[in-house]
Amino acid sequence: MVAPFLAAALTLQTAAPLPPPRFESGRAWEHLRQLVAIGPRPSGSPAIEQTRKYIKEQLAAMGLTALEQAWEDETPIEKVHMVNLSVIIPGARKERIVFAGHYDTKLFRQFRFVGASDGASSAAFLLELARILKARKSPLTIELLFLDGEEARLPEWQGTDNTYGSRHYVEMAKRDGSLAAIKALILVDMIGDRDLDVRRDENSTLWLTDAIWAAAKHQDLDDSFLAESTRIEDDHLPFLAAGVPSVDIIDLDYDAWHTAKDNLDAVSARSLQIVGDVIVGALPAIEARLIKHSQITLVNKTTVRRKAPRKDYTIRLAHHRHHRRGLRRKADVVMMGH
Ligand code: 1BN
Ligand code: ZN
Repeated sequence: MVAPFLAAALTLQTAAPLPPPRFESGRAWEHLRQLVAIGPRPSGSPAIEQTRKYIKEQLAAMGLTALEQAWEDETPIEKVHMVNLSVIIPGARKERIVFAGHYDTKLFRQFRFVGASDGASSAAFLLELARILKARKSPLTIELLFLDGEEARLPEWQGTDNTYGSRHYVEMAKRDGSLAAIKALILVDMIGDRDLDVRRDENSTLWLTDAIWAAAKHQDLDDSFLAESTRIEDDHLPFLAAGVPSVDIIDLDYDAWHTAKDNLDAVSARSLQIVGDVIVGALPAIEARLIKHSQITLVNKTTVRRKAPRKDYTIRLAHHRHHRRGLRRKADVVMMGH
């Protein structure tokens, strides 16, 4: 017979929430390998259709369903069939954090471009992130967004001949009213470089960049997440233009960029692990900041009674009301001073 205290201990143990599993770069690496094995994967090609099949099957095996957002886009050369893939992992609140990356590869006719870092690393990373975030109880909903059409169709990155997927996604989200629930975008791109050097992007939102770089420093990974800054145009720009706090984690210091050398020899599982550890490490601080700010918004509007307002805001509101009515009292001023 099991002693009563032991039975109680066993019950307690089984009732405790499981910690989320660790980001396993071995799994991300296997996804990257499979994607590279498909070959060049430009938008509109049979190979990118095969890539979608792989992504959807891998998600389905985790118990996740990918929704397809399909459209035909006009490029300077031709009309191209494009598809974004989106996965929702519900959290305690409907407001969401979007993790995004592109899965298309740039079209090159002169050589075989398989985009091990530029195209495969981001998609592989999101697949492994999906696995661990599904096993986590998150305060906010998580969306994983696999973007099509990041790459320019013409050789040069110019005008609107790029970021087709992110522009389309933001346009549709504005139209259907779902954009307002997106509280942050974390974009990954070209994170496979075996000599990982991620620089701060000056286009990205400062507090999000700071949260991620703080997590890197905390884990002694600041030799990969450098203090230097650069300015990047990428899939985060349409989100930023729509008012969504956004950050791009990208290593453009990559000799193999847009060459036939962007293959398995140029990338490493270690780099995927670094980015995984940094992002997963930064997530609680990002969530805490978003939750704090969403409460402030709700209380200031004074329309929502579901949540107890934070004490200092109750005081501020009380003060505000008195002030408006010309009833400002000394006690209010004292309470305001913290
Ligand atoms: C990233 C990967 N990008 C294209 N492939 C975007 C980019 C284009 C970044 C030009 C810098 C310069
Ligand atoms: Zn590229």
